[in-house]
Amino acid sequence: MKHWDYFLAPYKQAVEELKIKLKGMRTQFEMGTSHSPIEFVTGRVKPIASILDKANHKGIALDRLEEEMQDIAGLRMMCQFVDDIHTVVRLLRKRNDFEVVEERDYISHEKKSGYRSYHMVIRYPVQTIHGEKKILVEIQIRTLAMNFWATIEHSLNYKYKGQFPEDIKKRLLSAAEAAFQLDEEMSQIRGEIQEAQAFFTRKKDAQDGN
Ligand code: 0O2
Repeated sequence: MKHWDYFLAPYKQAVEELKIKLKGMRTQFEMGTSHSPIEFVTGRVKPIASILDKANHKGIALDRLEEEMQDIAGLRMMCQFVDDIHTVVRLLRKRNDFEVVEERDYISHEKKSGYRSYHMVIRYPVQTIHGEKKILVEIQIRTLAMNFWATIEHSLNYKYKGQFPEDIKKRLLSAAEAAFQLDEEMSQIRGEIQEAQAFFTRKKDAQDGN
């Protein structure tokens, strides 16, 4: 157990630091006049049981986890609109507090399961008492609709251990299509939505005396 504590400590630190940094992006947008492309940010360190399962399933030796398991530290950034994802990706590429090592676009190329999301793998430097340690972190950027679908599918996957009954598989695929359509429809009326949101923010600011 002690060994895992030492191993996971820099991952925990990275998740905490990145949560603050990425949430900071949202705060900065809120202070300005433009719509925030970021709705909310979450982060987690993969539980030990999931690390072991994934290592086993993908044939990763435990002494190669640092190099080969890219999502021990994971952040998720949720956006309202698909276009916001691209804005966020461009902003992340420009940062100089980490290096982007890989990008996987499961939006243009959705997975067979119906999964859509944009994945960015970064190499993030954590400062420790023993010096700097660079670790891999996966940032998943998705719309609220993509997140809803992925969350539900993930729980069902856990329940059925990846072996979905045919009818559930079909329903999940049609739910993925519905989530895609929802994103499309929302993009079409994006201007209207943003005007309404800006109006409510101004009204609230006036009420708060800002
Ligand atoms: P967690 O922490 O439980 O979410 P692979 O695992 O082989 O599919 P790889 O190479 O690790 O893929 O990289 P990928 O696909 O970029 O990232 C894997 C992570 O993406 C998964 O983590 C999920 O979070 C998410 N993901 C990928 N495919 C799907 C999918 O079909 N459905 C859902 N709900 N999520 C998906 P884990 O390992 O599942 O861990």
